[in-house]
Amino acid sequence: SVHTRDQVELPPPAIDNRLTVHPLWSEIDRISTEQIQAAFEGVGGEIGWQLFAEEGDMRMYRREMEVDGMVMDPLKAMHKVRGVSAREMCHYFFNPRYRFEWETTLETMNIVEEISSDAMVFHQTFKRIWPASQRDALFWSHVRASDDHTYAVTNHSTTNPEYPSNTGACIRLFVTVCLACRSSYPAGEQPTRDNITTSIAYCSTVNPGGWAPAGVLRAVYKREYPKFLKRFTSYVVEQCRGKPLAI
Ligand code: 16C
Repeated sequence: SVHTRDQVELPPPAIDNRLTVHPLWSEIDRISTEQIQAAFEGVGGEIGWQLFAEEGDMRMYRREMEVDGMVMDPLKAMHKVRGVSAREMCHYFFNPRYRFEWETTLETMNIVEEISSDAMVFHQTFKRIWPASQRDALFWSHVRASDDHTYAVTNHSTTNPEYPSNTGACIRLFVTVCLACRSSYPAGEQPTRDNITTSIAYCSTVNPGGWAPAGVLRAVYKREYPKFLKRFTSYVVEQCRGKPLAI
């Protein structure tokens, strides 16, 4: 088949060999597996998850959690998007080329290491939330196919002596994020833009890494997470319009 530039860069259907020989591989594999499994576990009936945002097919839940007075509320969001595939969703989330087009909390983004076609290390600085200090993060990002028509991106904090924490103006935060997507279409039909639906589970836990006022922080994420998920999903729908479905 003819590969356009864009198709070649889509998340690969199997793990890239270059990743499996990298020193981070065992950690990346273990955490991704755990995160993907947890992402697809429902919130229904489980104690502690409280719904805090709902719009159309999107639902967002959180669990209030504080460690040493720092807010670390785990977040779990579900959404359904028509007309795009799980693979396309993950392509736009993983590939740094598109990041500034949908991510509104960023000040800077640097690629620290390109491990393979399906794994990278990023350093990002975020917009400052008054009155807290500015934050930065250093994390690996890995995209993989997990099941039939299922793709996921996992981001998790890491360290690198060339990017020491808490040396400049920024406080290092710690993040674990998983965007897990599963596509479905009517049995017996071929998948098309008109019949495909992708279910999304987005999980995030952010440890602010140092003091930040709890009230301000909770107000920020109540506003920013729904904004992110709506903006990101409509961005992907927009980007895919008129392009052949990549499944
Ligand atoms: O998953 C998302 N983005 C990925 C690609 O960038 C990646 C990023 C993860 C970092 C998430 C931490 C964001 C902290 C932002 C702090 C500054 C926000 C300023 C906004 C005000 C204009 O996985 C999408 C991430 C969507 C983030 C929503 C915001 C979450 C706020 C949580 C509070 C963090 C504590 C900050 C301490 C001051």
